[in-house]
Amino acid sequence: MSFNLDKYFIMGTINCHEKAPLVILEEALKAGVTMFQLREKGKGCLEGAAYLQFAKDCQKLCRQYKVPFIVNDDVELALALDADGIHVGQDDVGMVAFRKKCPEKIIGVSVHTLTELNEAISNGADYVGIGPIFTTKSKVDVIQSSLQFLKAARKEHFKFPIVAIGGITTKNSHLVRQAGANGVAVISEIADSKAIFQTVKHL
Ligand code: 3NM
Repeated sequence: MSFNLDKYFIMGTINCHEKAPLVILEEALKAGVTMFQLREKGKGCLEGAAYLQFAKDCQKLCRQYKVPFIVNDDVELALALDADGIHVGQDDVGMVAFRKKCPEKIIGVSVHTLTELNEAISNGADYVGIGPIFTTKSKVDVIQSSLQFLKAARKEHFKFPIVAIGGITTKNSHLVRQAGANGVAVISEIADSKAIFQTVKHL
């Protein structure tokens, strides 16, 4: 499936404080986000039937706006819903098996070193996520990354799709694009925004 990393919105219910999660998602889709990743993780997140229903609701909205619906780190759910793809970290298992089972689906992988980057590509990743580039409040236990590493990754792979993540705002998004990212992956800048349309436009 084709995809565009330009403005990649990531969200779970615990990231939403200003408005209801589905309201935030629809505003972001209306504003022009090009990808969506459901990341239902952390203390107080939905589980079981409520998680499944929320995932279905998100997927329905994404389909309506013709935006790929990606599931974070939950191969089972991605397969059950026939999601457009998955995003996995280095600790998450299943990417090679998933690729075999679903040759046409989108697979994203978080990488922190050139070795991990090369491995992700040879294992069949469609894009990689590099971060956190800046300080993030949305994820704990991160291995800090940098604009320098982003530049090095772009130098190593002139064309491979790379999305930058972590602390990205309308004020610094140009820096990661200049460093070679195809796009920006964002949680709080959109989820916490009081003017989602404007925020998405300026990312
Ligand atoms: N992954 P915000 S940073 C989900 O570095 C996630 O791999 C990261 O949220 C990584 O836009 C991050 O609010 C959180 O900083 C991004």
